[in-house]
Amino acid sequence: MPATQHRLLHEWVEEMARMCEPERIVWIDGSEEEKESLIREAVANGEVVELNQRKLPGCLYHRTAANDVARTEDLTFICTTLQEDAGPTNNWMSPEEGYRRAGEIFQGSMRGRTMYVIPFSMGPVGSPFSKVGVELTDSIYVVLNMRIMTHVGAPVLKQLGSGGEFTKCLHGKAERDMKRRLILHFPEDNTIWSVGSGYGGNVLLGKKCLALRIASYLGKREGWLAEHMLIMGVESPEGRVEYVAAAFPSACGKTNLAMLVPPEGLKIKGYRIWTVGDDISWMRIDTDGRLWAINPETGFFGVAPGTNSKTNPNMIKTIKRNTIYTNVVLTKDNTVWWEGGDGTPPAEGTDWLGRPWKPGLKDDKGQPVAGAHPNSRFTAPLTQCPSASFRVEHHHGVPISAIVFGGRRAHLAPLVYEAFDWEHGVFVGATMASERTAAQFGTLGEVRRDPMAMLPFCGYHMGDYFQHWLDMGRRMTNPPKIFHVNWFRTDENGDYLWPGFGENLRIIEWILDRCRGDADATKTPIGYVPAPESVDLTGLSISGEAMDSLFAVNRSDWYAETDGIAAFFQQFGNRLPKVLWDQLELLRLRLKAPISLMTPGTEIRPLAAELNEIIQRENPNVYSMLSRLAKRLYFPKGILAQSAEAKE
Ligand code: GTP
Ligand code: SPV
Ligand code: MN
Repeated sequence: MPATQHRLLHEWVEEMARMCEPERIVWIDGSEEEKESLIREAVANGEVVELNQRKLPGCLYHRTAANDVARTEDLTFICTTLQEDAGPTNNWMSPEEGYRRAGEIFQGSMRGRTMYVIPFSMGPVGSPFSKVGVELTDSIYVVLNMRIMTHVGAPVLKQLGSGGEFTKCLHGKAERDMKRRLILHFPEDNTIWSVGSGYGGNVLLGKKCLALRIASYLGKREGWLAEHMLIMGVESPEGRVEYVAAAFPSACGKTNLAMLVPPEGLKIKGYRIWTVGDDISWMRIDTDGRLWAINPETGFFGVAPGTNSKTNPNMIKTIKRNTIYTNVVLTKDNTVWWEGGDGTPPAEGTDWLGRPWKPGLKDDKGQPVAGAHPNSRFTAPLTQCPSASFRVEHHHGVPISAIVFGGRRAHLAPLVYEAFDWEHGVFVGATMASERTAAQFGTLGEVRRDPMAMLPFCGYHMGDYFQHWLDMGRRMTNPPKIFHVNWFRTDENGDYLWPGFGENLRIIEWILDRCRGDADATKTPIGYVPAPESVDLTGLSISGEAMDSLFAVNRSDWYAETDGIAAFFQQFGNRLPKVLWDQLELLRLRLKAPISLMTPGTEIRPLAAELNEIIQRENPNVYSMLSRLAKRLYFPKGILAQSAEAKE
């Protein structure tokens, strides 16, 4: 028995054990000896393979089932008493139905096996910002991953004391049948039940389930933010360190940006990058009126394909030891490989499905067969990262100067733009869109709206979530500035216009310069873009034409985008803050300013824009009259009517 007097914890563990019927219950203490014995057992039962210990000391290999390689958003539910509290973007089930349906699958599912009890802390143990959870699981793979991703064991139980609050997390592998898989969140009970999966985001319950879905709900109640964001520090040669938090959807470059290495041309400036986190950020307002952030995790669960010494040298160093590799190629000498990795592919190996594999292999249709799954991943301790920030263990976190939103857009969105103010920034985040990646089931490449990169992770009504963002802004005297980036804009051949990766520091530099008032910008209808020459391109060979395309704001494409935004907003009904409808109308007005009615020729448009600004400034009444007239002419009737309706 563990050293805890927590009566409710004991009662809950017993109750779950009565349902799952494990043969044994083992409490995880977090010690090294315990880790060794768990690895021995998992190797013996085939759950993991020990990799070549000379080349990859402390590293393990694991495969998940073929139908279990990414988060399954269709099988993920928010179980609140009222359906409307989950909102239109979440799947909903009543708590009764959730407990009943998952309970039937859990029933007796651990017979003959061990149930592990993992006390864990998201955030430094004992910090007022941290949250404690206890995960019950029948998977050693989960235990070994949780040991890397969170603080586990004895110190957490001690922190919990005899009556501390904790999130009740139950995971069971069951049959790993998609028809009998459910990822359920009960925010009102501070409970998570996940059954029928063995894949990371579905089963490492501290991560997306607790640190985003449950935490976002708690954050709304308690006045803070839980976000799908990396946190990076940028140290300038004078020793000043400024922090950026950035939200990109899954597999869109958070990990890469969080630990980037300055490009050759910028090296002379002497920047250093410090990694605080690569996936999740918890942010609070402090007495200085600024936003402060902690990373609640202690490890990385990163995408393998594409990771190499050029794209992400720091990660390559991080994953040389004590790392768990999932769904990559296993080579003959027990090392690992993946598409877009370092070195030449192995002559032969075993693929993510456990089949013999060699480079150049084709399927029946003549298509190349990838050896690693596109969403194959590695789990590695953050402390092993050469750029790990010493602030990671500070309970207080780091002050955020800039918030950056971004997505994968082949067209439309410029390389970077800055929001006019906090409210406009919330609009920019709320209207983000991105092409679908392999991190979730679904059609690759399809553009979907993913507000703040939180679409799959917001644990409550997204309209209320937007309101919470607006409220947070009002409470700060010194809020971060908000930006939007897009590393993925392509030319007419479909090639990326921007080299990306380390070169992204040039854009981060402009962003931080803007925060200090040290860089120039040009005003466009969607926000400020860098003025010519204000981004340092030293040492980078990129044509002026490419730079123009990267910063182009095409008014008619953006106008078409506003229709998509209106349709998206519509679903939130009267829970969409009126401020966001106003922002949409303002954007439309900026895109088709009233005076342009009288200016058919493109060559006089800039003049028209200037005239608009002058009229707005000198005679607001005339301006609003012109605007009303323009609205009637320009706004598709249906949408205007809808937007007016939603405001009532
Ligand atoms: P999750 O862990 O799923 O939340 O995602 P993440 O945002 O941390 O994803 P990650 O950084 O692992 O993104 C991986 C993908 O983004 C790979 O396909 C990379 O090649 C690609 N990528 C990252 N940065 C850049 C960039 O600057 N330019 C381009 N073109 N691709 C990039
Ligand atoms: C993501 O999909 O955003 C991830 C990986 O970070 S997972 O933890 O599996 O959700
Ligand atoms: Mn993520």
